[in-house]
Amino acid sequence: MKLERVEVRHVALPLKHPFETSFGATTHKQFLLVSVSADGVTGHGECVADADPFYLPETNGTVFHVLRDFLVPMALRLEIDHPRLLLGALGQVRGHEMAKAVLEMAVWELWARRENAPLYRVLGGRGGEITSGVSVGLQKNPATLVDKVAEEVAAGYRRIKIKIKPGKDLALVAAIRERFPKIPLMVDANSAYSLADAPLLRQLDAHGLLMIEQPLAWDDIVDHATLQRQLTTPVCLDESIRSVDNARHALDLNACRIINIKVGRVGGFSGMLKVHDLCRARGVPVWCGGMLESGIGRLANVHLQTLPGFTLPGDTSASARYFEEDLIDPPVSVSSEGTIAVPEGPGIGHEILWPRVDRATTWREEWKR
Ligand code: OSB
Ligand code: MG
Repeated sequence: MKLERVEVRHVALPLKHPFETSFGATTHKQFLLVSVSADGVTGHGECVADADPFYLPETNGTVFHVLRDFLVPMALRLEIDHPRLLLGALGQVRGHEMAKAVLEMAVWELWARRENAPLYRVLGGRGGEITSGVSVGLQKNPATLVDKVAEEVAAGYRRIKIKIKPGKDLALVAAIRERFPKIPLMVDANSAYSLADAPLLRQLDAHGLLMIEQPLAWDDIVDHATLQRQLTTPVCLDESIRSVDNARHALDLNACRIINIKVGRVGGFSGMLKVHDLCRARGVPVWCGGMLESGIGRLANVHLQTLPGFTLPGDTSASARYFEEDLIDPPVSVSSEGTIAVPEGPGIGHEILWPRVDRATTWREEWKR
């Protein structure tokens, strides 16, 4: 297959509520949407980079630069025998996993549409449903957080994750545990702590958490291993895992017992498959993270979670938690049992609402072979 055209759009969608983490608050989801065309078929991918480099170093600006000046010219010259070979073919570019991933994901989606198959099938997954968890941002006080958690538990979500940061940690967990002693609960620090905080983090062990996600630096593995030795709560890595080699190093050093896979953070679906396969071979559970994706990226996450190693509920929740109007029809919805139906249509499997995408597009650029 030879790509004939690549289009990049910058899309801005207002969030219903600001989403606050230890690294800042987001009020608008701003992302790059990449479309690739070959033989009269077009596939789409949503980039997980943000406007700022506060989660990981890439931004919409760096992704656009690397796509325009390097990845798109390379991809337009390639003969693509299978999308799983694309990440390797772009290997001359070091790092920039989010930029590689969005291009690669669009090519897989195109591949699925060409075969008239749902994305999960070309990835090696299965149909049916997935189980869903939620990520609850930092709130103005513990009472508001507990109310928010109560709402999500009532909605049926199978696992609750809350964001923590220094000064907003133990008291929040204790408040939730007082009201809900037994719910599957976890915390995500987004790299807000250091090893000096180990005594404080050790106090979380008393609360029976499923895991603590990315307590230490975004590019660290060694300190996480030191911390994991001091905790009974499993450490889960998010930011630190940007390749299968990062995952192998983390597992070899016992830096974590669980891995959060975000397809956009590991160079795309082929990187996701490698991390998934490694963890499965080692008996390490994985789950699918989220980046407040619009329906396009959200559905990609639904499909990939049908792979057998995704044994824990992920952060893929209903479109309506984030957006007044999502870009897909139907939007992603979650049943009262906390499940999401896996689409059976070609590619991501729900229709993209192009008039809405057009209204949300702030600029676009395209390249042809
Ligand atoms: O660390 O998982 C994270 C959102 C933005 C950036 C990083 C993270 C998150 C979330 C939200 O936790 C997950 C979601 O609901 O999409
Ligand atoms: Mg995280």
